[in-house]
Amino acid sequence: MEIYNLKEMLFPYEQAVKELTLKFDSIKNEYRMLGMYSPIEAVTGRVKKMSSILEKASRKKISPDEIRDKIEDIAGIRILCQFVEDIQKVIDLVRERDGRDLFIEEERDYITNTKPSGYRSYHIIVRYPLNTAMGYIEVPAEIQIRTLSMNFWAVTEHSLKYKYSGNIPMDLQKRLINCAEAAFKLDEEMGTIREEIMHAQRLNEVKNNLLNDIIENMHNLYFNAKVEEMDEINRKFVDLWEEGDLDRLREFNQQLNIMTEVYRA
Ligand code: 0O2
Repeated sequence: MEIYNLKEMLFPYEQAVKELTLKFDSIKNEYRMLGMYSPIEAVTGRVKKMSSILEKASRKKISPDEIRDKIEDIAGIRILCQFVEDIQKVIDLVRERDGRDLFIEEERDYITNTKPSGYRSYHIIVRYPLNTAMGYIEVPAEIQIRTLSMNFWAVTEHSLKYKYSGNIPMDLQKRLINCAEAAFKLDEEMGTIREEIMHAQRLNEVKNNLLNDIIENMHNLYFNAKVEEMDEINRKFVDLWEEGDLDRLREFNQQLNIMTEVYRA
């Protein structure tokens, strides 16, 4: 492959990143819609920058022809979790797809085996099948799974590496290792109040979903119910919302459901 073809070569990688990002983001949204805690907090994706591909190829003595096969992280998605415990759940979600819409090649556990730099993250290298204009291909992609706190550290360290062209001064390296340990300590501490936080978040999600249902029901009734009836419903909703009792809001929504059905009939 010639270097001038590199841009063209990146097209399927862009497609793979888009599809993988969408798939894992949809899982997050599905959990939330069901009022459940999502082990996925956020999903981002990127195609490796051209300069970064060439730099990696030259560092690893990879010829332009071998770039496609030997650089596995040209397509990369990053799945962020709130808690270390969520990482295993996300790993399982990826493994469940193995042989279906992706093929796992390798797993690298940099959480158990922290890199000397202090880097922590779980990497899964996959082949992602794509039907392109040129036919069926399997694109290598790297899925990085890490907590928000691991990500904060990695992103910061990455920019320093860039600033110092990979040669971070020893003193700064030591301080970064200390920061990585502090970030991990934060993860451990947060883990101890995980249940409490998850419960609060679930409650929030349930309340939001209920509010959406109520608003939709009120919107439907607006076109059918009498003006005085709507005034009463509005007043009742404002009072109940201020009161914040979920059971009473649920009851109110059930009444709205019944009214909507009656008017529909
Ligand atoms: P970018 O900008 O994310 O594309 P390597 O030899 O480390 O270059 P290898 O052996 O192909 O890479 O695989 P590895 O280490 O499993 O995954 C490489 C990617 O993991 C890196 O991509 C980073 O995103 C991340 N990573 C690995 N080690 C570190 C680290 O010490 N610090 C930070 N911040 N990230 C790391 P690139 O190519 O570096 O960059």
